[in-house]
Amino acid sequence: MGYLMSDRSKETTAMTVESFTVTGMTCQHCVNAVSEEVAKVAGVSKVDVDLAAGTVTVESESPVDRAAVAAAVDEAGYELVK
Ligand SMILES: [Cu+2]
Repeated sequence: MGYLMSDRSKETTAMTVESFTVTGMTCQHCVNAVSEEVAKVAGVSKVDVDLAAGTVTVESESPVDRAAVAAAVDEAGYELVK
């Protein structure tokens, strides 16, 4: 033991934040469905859906694969706008 854990707050991990526009979301159920599917995309650490704006903001450890996000949104039943 006696092993000092690294302080995460001091790590310089660059996070990538990207916003996508999604059509078809009309209520909190839609928001939850999209959030759940997009959260499963590899590397995604946080998903934020803005229902009023129709945007999905994805935070990831490395640039996220747009095609994977599009597939996840499609899986949820909505469409990622180009
Ligand atoms: Cu809905």
